[in-house]
Amino acid sequence: MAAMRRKTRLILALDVTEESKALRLAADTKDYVDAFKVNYPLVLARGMGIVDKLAKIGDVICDFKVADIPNTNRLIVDQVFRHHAKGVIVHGCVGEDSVKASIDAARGGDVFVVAEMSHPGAETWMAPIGEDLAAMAVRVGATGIVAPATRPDRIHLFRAIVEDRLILSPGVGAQGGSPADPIAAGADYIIVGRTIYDAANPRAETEKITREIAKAAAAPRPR
Ligand code: BMP
Repeated sequence: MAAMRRKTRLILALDVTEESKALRLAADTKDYVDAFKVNYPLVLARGMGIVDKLAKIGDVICDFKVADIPNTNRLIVDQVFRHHAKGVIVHGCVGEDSVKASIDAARGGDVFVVAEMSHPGAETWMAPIGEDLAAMAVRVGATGIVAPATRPDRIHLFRAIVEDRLILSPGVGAQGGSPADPIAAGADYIIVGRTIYDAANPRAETEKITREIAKAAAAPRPR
């Protein structure tokens, strides 16, 4: 479990569609990020070959929010790890059996379950079941969960549920969350996309964010 390295605690969301831009961003920022998160925009534009290429630069998490019946989840997750990803993100709301099938197919790779999303719409349907999803992720042996940087108070709550499992937290920067708050609330990693890949100097932006993470991580955690 937990194949991903944990050094800077920053994950770069590579939601660009040009291969050259994705590879340049990865090379420029690799010293400051623990993993690259690849989502549909990049893979639909460039194919799964981009995952193999990025995996030569650093660890890759495929954020495919896999949400299907167990057999289809298994087939999708198998493809993810054939392309040298270190981890995959799956949805929990489709059921424990579907998450279990993903974990089996990952064969020791990291599987993260979405507990609650960062956008305002998640408050309607996801937030009410977020704690149950987090508890299920622990029960089935997932590596960790995804929880919103836009609502650090929720991360605090999720930390108590998932104990030593990992919490990845998106929603920093463009969505309004800060790098420090989710870390102070108990997140292991923050996920940042636009604030880095749209910056004039992505490497400098990445370095700045890692400094904020380190400062927050050094402060005592609230209980
Ligand atoms: P940005 O920093 O540009 O807002 O990107 C955030 C990334 O994290 C996107 O890839 C998005 O799909 C993902 N994400 C999110 O924003 N909120 C969630 O709850 C779960 C996500 O995977």
